[in-house]
Amino acid sequence: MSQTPSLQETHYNQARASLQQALSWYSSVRRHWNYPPNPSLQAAVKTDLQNLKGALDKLEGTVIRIATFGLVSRGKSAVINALLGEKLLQTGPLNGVTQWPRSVRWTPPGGKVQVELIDTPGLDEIDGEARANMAREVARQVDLILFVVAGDITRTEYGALCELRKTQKPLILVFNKIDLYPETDRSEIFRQLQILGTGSRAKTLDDVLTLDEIVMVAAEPQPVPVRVEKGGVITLEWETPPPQIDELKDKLLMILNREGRSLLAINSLMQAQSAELNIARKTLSHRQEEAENLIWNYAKYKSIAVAANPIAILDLIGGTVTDLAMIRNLARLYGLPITSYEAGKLWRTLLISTGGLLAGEIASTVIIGLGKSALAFGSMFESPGALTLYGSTALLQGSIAGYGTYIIGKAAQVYLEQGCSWGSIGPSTVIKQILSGVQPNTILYRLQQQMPL
Ligand SMILES: Nc1nc2c(ncn2[C@@H]2O[C@H](COP(=O)(O)OP(=O)(O)O)[C@@H](O)[C@H]2O)c(=O)[nH]1
Ligand SMILES: [Mg+2]
Repeated sequence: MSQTPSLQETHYNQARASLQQALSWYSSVRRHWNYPPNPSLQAAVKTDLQNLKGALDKLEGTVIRIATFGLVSRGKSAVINALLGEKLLQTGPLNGVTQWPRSVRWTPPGGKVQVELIDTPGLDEIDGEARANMAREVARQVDLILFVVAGDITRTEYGALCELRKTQKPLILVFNKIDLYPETDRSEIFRQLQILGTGSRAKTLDDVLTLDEIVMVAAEPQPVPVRVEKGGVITLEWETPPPQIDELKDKLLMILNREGRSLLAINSLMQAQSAELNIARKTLSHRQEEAENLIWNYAKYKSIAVAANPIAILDLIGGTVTDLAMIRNLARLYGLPITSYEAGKLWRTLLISTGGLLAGEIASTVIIGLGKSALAFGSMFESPGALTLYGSTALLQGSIAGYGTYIIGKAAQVYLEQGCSWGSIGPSTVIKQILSGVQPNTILYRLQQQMPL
């Protein structure tokens, strides 16, 4: 289906706006996001931040990247030379002529975009993991893939083709060296692929390739003997025919003009998305221990404050303030800008969802707290026994309050880690899961041990 230029522009502008927003967000939260400074996290996300910036640069540079893939000696380098119209890249019958991905600039005739043609080593030229990484990395960065084959298609090639298809990038199967296989046509190649695909997990061949995506070329045809007649004498001379590349060139130009800018938009957004995902993932794992400590410290602080505070009503106000401060600091730790309004909303949600548990916490704060005020007053005149009683009640009340804060902290942590959403499960399920994983006795005991009373 053809796209109008204005739709391309819309895609392009949307992508640009979204990338600019992401970048300014990251630079503005950098201060919070690095609070407290965590050098190993900073180092870990450095390349992701660069990739994010790179995504915008890529979009604004309007350079489309096209890479060749294929087994050794199928003519990957030759195809690029033929598109360029000059032999910039070395080609040859031996393995390993192209050692590393190399790129050359190409300005397609009449095209509005610049193209970077990327040549890669044969998929069978470098070994195992390095190959997989190279292929994945190059495929991730490019906007369009040229998969070069020549002659019979092997099982390895079929596998690589399916693998590359998973990148969701547009792909053209370039059947090279048609000068050597003049009888091969597109439907013959299609049939070969169908046979290779039999029993494979791909549902139909259509999922892998359509007839439309196969192009026949002869990038660097071999010299052929030509009969030359000179003055009645017939001699054989070797002549190198010109490359047959127009079909591929036309197809590329059509794609570039029709959807070049949309391709750029989609791919830079994909690059940005994966960078942002990495940043979030790394931030969370680096901050996990710090988050746990932060929650624990607030729980401890609250138990001590509640236990030591002789006026009941301050327990309640003080408790809320502690929880809110904890939520805001957790958010800050994760680099998520959260306003006090949002923190309050989250705290209320948690309060409602923890239902019985926190209602119990508050009830105990009020009831035991009232008792505590009376005891504190009474203890000025009464026996030392009352002081002991006061001490143990306060300890219990304090640790219950701390326990509530701990649960709220854990739930807030889940909420923040999921990017400020509960996902599909909702706050009460999260809290139930946390409660089933946390032993109240242990926490209460631990909190009581921390109290200097
Ligand atoms: N007959 C014929 N040979 C070709 C063609 N294209 C490339 N070759 C030859 O195939 C060999 C491998 O080419 P090269 O581009 O180095 O392959 P690469 O390893 O895939 O980059 C070279 O000797 C080329 O001359 C073609 O269209 N026809
Ligand atoms: Mg090569």
